[in-house]
Amino acid sequence: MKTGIFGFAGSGKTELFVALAGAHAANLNRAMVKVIDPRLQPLAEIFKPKKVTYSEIEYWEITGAGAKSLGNKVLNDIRSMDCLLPVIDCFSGLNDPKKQEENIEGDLIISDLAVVEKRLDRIAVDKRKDKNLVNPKEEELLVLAKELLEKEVPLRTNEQIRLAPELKGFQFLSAKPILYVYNVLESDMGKYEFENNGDEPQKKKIEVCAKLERELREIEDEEERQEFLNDLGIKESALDKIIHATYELLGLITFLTAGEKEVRAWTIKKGCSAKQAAGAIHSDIEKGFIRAEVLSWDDFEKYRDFKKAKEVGVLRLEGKEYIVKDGDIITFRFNV
Ligand SMILES: Nc1nc2c(ncn2[C@@H]2O[C@H](COP(=O)(O)OP(=O)(O)OP(=O)(O)O)[C@@H](O)[C@H]2O)c(=O)[nH]1
Ligand SMILES: [Mg+2]
Repeated sequence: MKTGIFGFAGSGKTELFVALAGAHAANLNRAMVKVIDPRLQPLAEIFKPKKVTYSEIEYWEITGAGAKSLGNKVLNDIRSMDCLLPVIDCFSGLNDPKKQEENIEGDLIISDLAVVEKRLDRIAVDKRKDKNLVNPKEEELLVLAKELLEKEVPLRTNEQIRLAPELKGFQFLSAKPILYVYNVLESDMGKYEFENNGDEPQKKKIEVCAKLERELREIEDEEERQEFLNDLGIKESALDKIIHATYELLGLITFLTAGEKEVRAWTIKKGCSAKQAAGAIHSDIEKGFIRAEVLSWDDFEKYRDFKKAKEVGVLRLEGKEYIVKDGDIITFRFNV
């Protein structure tokens, strides 16, 4: 699951990437970033494990855009990403933020339209040769995609197109989930308040001061960090929000495993079965799956005691078809 940070020249991509990944990443273009999960700590207090392991998301910094256009290199590079994270310069005053967002949407749409038209031309040629060369479903979907793109509607807004297996291979840019990061001056923090429950569930916006987040990230001492935040009159870092929004856009959830060796968060796609979730840990556990012992996070919070949870019957046995929920604490029983 890859997330690509991009945006016009000087918009703050590097600042944001380093804020997310840490100073060591300054000269890298790819980094794994921990997903902070407050559910691990209470489990660790009970099990006192040797280690606590967080989930991670892969972030890429994609460079090479111009001042007003992304250009082919960037458009190519973001094609293999699962989630897009454009950074919008709201601090320099050089470039209207709304305009930047429109330009990015426009670049994604034009790029997709070129792909659609090229493919439709190819299909037309094939059809003249032999009707059987053409998948009518693919053609129908491409015609619909073309109509939308010509009206400047991004493909992510259309479920049928977004989820069509026939179109997966095209990796349409405007069909990818997208998180706009409005990068503001320290003194402008709070200027943008975005409602993220709007009509486009695949698109979110978030305000951040990348420069400040980077400085904040470099303060290791917890007390000092808090003081820095207090001085600025801010409650919390925005990085968690970015990471969680990315997670949500990617359609991911977390399940947990807990024992004396390790307490750990595991990332799976929403809708995974217990058997598939077992496969996230090890293919042998998936193959030899017998059952899953599941305690939901809410029930854990209620009892904070696995024995007690078992007695009252909330520690459940589930079969391989069970759909795993976010926060489930699972022990897998399996044959090897
Ligand atoms: N005041 C302020 N300056 C910022 C902020 N974010 C970035 N800058 C400054 O803007 C400049 C560009 O930031 P970068 O992170 O290097 O931007 P970039 O998108 O990586 O730039 P290129 O790689 O050159 O395209 C740097 O001098 C930053 O210090 C911010 O939130 N506030
Ligand atoms: Mg840079």
